[in-house]
Amino acid sequence: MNLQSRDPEIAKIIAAEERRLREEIVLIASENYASRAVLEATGSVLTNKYAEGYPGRRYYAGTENVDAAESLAIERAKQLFEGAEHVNVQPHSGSQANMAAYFAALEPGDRVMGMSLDHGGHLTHGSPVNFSGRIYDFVHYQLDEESELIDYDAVERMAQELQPKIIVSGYSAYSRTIDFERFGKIAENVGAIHLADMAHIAGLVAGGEHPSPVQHAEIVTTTTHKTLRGPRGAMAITSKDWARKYDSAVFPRMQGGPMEHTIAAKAVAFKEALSNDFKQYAKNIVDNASALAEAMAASGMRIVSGGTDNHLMLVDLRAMNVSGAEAEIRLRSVGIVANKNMVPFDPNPPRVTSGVRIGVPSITSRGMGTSDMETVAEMIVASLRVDDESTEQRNLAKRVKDFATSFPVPGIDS
Ligand code: DSN
Repeated sequence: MNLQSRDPEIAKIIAAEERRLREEIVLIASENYASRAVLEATGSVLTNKYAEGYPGRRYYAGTENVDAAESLAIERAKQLFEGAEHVNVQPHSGSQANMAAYFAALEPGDRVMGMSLDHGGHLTHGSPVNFSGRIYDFVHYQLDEESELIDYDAVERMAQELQPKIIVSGYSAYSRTIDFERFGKIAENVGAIHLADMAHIAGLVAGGEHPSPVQHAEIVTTTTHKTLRGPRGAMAITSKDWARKYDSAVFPRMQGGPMEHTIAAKAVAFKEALSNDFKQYAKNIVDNASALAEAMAASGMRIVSGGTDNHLMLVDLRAMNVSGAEAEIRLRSVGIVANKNMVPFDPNPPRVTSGVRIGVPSITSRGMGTSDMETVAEMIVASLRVDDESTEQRNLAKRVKDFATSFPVPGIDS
């Protein structure tokens, strides 16, 4: 029995979500559209199988098919990220991929250094409300106040002074190229492990648009659903020396049965990411982000650090006297989806914020190009300026919907 007949309520919700995805402009930097092939693998019978352990070393019988899928995912990930010595495709999420890295390398109370959340780090980089900040002794580096860039010399001084066991690089809201090589050297000089969390930029790394951390970090973690455009999930790449410790931190220490349907979908996404089309996609992301940032700046918006080298930008709204929370509402009311975000040294609390984070992976997947970015910027800026239900707002909403629906949504329309 298909979903529509078995459960019309859920079928209706899914149809509504498809409509939303078609009609809205999604600018959430961490979202994307998985292809139909990825969705098909995710929704396959592989969801039925228990397979605790790793290919060839399982605690269940009947695993030959999921062994084949998981081995393929590992092989393809190694091809995709040059120099990868060991790959684990089992972490269910980016948070769990990071948790396993800490479990592999640390004891409770050990010191770790990461970027603070309000400067672009992730919850799992030591936020006090997250397991990482509760279990480990996190110390945080910040961006340089003037340039709003990472000050690598300051990071090095801090590492020398505080002697962390792990230094975390990789961020959720940093729009500039990360010097992973420098992070690797800083970590090496203080005897720390370098953990590179490349979740946001993995697709750019795979497509050759951002330097790879793989040769410069003992452990690299990433989600698979952001710029990499796969299913919701994660993976880790480790050096040979960390392979066993990382694997046993994932299973049996942290997780039980791996989600083999998602792992098969990761394999499909890696195959897609190995194509020339994906390389072009990664380049288009960077070109679009840069064109959008320029168009926004030309309309008087302040872009944190003055621009972007990757897939996202942070817009500082303080001069407009609009909070990030209010901006999120104004954008959404015309069908533009973006999220409020702290800007460096933000005077506002996290639920309010002074900025909005804008990313282009989704609109680039829909086929929008640099020539469309002026239109997108115009719609963003106009909607940020409309603060009430008005004819202007209704006209803008219609414009957004007409524009959005003229581009197909991968996984639904193509
Ligand atoms: N929550 C994700 C983001 O939106 O950046 C990171 O995991």
